[in-house]
Amino acid sequence: MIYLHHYPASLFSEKIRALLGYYDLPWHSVEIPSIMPRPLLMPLSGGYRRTPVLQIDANVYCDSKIICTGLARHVGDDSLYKQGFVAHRTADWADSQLFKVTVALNFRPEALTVMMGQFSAEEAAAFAKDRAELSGDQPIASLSPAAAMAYLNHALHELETTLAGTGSYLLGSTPSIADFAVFHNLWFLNNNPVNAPLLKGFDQIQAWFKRIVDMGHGKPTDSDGEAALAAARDSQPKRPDLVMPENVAYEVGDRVTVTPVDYGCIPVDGTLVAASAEEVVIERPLDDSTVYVHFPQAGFEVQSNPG
Ligand SMILES: N[C@@H](CCC(=O)N[C@@H](CS)C(=O)NCC(=O)O)C(=O)O
Repeated sequence: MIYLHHYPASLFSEKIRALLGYYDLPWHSVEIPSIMPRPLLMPLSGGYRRTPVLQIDANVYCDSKIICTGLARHVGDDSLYKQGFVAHRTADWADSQLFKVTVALNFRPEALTVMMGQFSAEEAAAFAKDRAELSGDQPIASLSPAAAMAYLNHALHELETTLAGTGSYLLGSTPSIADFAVFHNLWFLNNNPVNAPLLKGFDQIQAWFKRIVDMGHGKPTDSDGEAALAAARDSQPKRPDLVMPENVAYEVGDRVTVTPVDYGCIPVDGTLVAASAEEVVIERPLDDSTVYVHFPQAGFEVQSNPG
């Protein structure tokens, strides 16, 4: 069974919720706090602290990129990747560069005030402290609002023209992973009343956006962290059939750490069970059983950890 550890306002979670809708899958919804601590998730993720985390029984997927390919493998349908490099690279552009743009716009003072309006002063302070820890005390927004606005306008015009050509999805008549990666960024902007008007007047984008919203979120059932932990303990993790990349300084059986390179850089340690050019999987103890934790290779660093 699938468990998604997420919270409603999380944009990378919305990418996965939309994907669960596309595949029309049943899943268990585990709502986690929007800030640390997350004591019921850490035993599964090994300390990885970003959101979302997806669990399929005793296999735990950290980072939305590998969650997406993990789900494609789970359902046996890789049609979202049929354009290969172009689909992957467009999705990565959206998850990195477009994400920086949307963060800069949603965290500019006037937009932030609206978002923080839902929080008490204590909650707003706790959120700011948590995100400072996440970013290693770097500013959350790495672009000025003006630079972000210019970038967004350019991107929206390109997207509008592209969709006018395809008539339906970014890379053709059927969805690709690029659609989901661009979608969750625009969803984030659209959720902020100060920024939602930025998307107005782009008719092709609006129609495409609705097409993805209409896919729904699949068939979620409310669940909780205790149930997710019990499901992991009661299952055997499945080893994916991966081809070890060449020129790497580790092999199956090594003690390693896997660490994000950009933010939330907390090392997760375990025993390497499988790896490919795209994915790395480590085994970790969970009480008397074990889980396999999956990460993307790109954006993470695998290091030997003989201790
Ligand atoms: N590359 C990651 C980025 C995930 C990310 O930045 N998620 C945000 C929430 S949308 C986050 O982790 N925020 C801090 C937190 O939830 O602890 C992915 O694709 O999953």
